[in-house]
Amino acid sequence: MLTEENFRFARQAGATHVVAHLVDYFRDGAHASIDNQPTGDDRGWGRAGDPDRIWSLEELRMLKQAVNAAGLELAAIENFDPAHWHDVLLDGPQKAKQLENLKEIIRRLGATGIPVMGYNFSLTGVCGRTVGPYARGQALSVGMEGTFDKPMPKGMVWNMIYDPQAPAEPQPPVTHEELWRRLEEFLRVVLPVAEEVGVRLAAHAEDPPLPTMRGQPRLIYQPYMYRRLLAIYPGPANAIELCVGTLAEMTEGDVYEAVDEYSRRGAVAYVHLRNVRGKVPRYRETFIDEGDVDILRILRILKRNGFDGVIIPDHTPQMSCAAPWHAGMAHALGYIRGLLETLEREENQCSKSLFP
Ligand SMILES: [Mn+2]
Repeated sequence: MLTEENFRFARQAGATHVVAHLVDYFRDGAHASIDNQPTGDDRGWGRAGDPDRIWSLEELRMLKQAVNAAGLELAAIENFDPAHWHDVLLDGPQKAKQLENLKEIIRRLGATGIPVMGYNFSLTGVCGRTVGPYARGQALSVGMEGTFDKPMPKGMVWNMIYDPQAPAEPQPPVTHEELWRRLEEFLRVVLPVAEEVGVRLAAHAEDPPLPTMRGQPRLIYQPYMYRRLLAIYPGPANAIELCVGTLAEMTEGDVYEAVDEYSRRGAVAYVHLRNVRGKVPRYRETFIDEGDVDILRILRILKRNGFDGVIIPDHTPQMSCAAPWHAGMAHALGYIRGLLETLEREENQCSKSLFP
C-alpha cells in the first residue's frame, strides 16, 4: 500500500505525516486482502518475511523520498518483522544475531531520519479476533467474542509463521516474569543504539489486552503496566505507541487517566486514535465517532499536556463502497481534523477574550 497514489490520498484527506508498515502481514496467507485488517485463523495471518534480509538503507530512503514527494513527513516505521526477531521474543538460539538485526535496523532509521520505531513485544500478537458487521450501518469491523485459548504452535510467533517446518506441537508456555525478562534484555541492548542515533522506540500494548492468550503470557494488558516498561530504561528513547482503542479495551484503569499520565510524562511517541465498544474479552471496534471513547476529551488532554507528536487513525471499520479501507480512513481523518480545528478555534477565542 506504500504507493504514490496512497500517499496523495493521505495528503488529500488532511494527513501531514505517515506511519509506514513494512511487514507484509498477508504474505502467503489465506486471508490476503489489502482492504482488511488481518485476523487470520489459528494458523495466524501469513508467513513472516525473509530472515536474511533486513530493510535496507536504500529502501528506507526511497520510502522517505516518496512520502516527502507527496508533501508528507515519514514519522515512524511500525512493527518489526517476526522473521527478524522471533528468537528475541521466544528466547531462541538466534537471539544474539537477531538483536544485532534490530540494532542495525534502528541505525538505518536514524541514518534515514525516521524518528520513531513502533514495536509490539508480544508472543501471540494480535490474535483471536472475529470479523463482523459490528460498526454503524453494519460496517465490517473486528472484535472479540470471548477468549482464545487454542495453544500457539511451534514455528509461530506474533501471529505469523516464521518456520513452516516446525513440528506440529504447542509452544511450551512461559511465565509473565520470563516475558518481562526478555523485554528487559531487548530494551537494554537496543535502546543505547536508539539513543545514539536519535530514534525513539515506541511500545504498543497487547491487542487484545488479555493476561494470557493461546497459553502464553501477555506483556502490557492494563494501563499501569507501561510504568514498569518505562522504568526499565528511563529517557526519551524508551517510549510508548499509545493505542487509545487498546487502552479502552482494558479491564482496569481509565483511558483518560492513562492518556493524561503518559502524555504528561512526555513518554508518548505517537498515538493510535480509534474507538471501541466494550472491553476484553468482548468488544467491537467502531467508527471513531461512535463507541465508548470521547475522542475530543482525549485530544484535549493531549493538547493540555503539550503532546506534539503524530496521531494516526490506527484502523477503522470498512465502508460499503468500491474502496472500503480508503473510505474508512478518510472518514476517520476528516473527523480528527474537524476536532483539531475545533480545539484550535477554542484556543484562539480564549486568548482573544483574555487579551482583547
Ligand atoms: Mn493500535
